[in-house]
Amino acid sequence: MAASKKERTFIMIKPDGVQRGLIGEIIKRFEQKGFSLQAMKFIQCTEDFMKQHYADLSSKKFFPGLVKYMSTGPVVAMVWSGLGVVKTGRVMLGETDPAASKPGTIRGDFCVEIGRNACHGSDSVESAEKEIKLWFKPEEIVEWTSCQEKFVYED
Ligand code: IDP
Ligand code: MG
Repeated sequence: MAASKKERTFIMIKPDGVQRGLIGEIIKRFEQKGFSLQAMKFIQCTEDFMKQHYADLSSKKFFPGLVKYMSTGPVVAMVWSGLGVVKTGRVMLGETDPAASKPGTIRGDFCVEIGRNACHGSDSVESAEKEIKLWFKPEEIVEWTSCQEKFVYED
């Protein structure tokens, strides 16, 4: 795939997704779609770290509960790459509120409440790059070419 077409996004399986045994299912969907995993870590973060991750939402009423909840258990943090992966990744996740998410999406298939929506995905290329920098050191990111690439992409 041409380097100019490549895009990266930050996807995280939240504590409820981990506890509910959805790690494999969520990874499977990105893998089977044809996107490539570039980095992954299983980690429990502090509330302060989650405050940085969700800094843009600091004025929201739900912010204190959100960052507290996100630090109550382990999460799976990942970098996925591919053509249009930021936007398509969001489509695969579904709407923020699971009740508004279509069947076939992760939140639509597995979640009920907004504060337990199983997964996070960057909402723009800019925020993806910011989140990847926050969560991963450059040496933790693996740039590799999947042997599937020539069958997933036209050229
Ligand atoms: P997103 O995860 O779909 O990008 P954001 O608006 O960035 O949604 O909000 C971040 C997270 O905060 C959501 O995934 C959800 O878990 C939580 N959240 C958003 N809005 C509400 C709310 O109104 N009440 C409780 N939690 C919320
Ligand atoms: Mg968001």
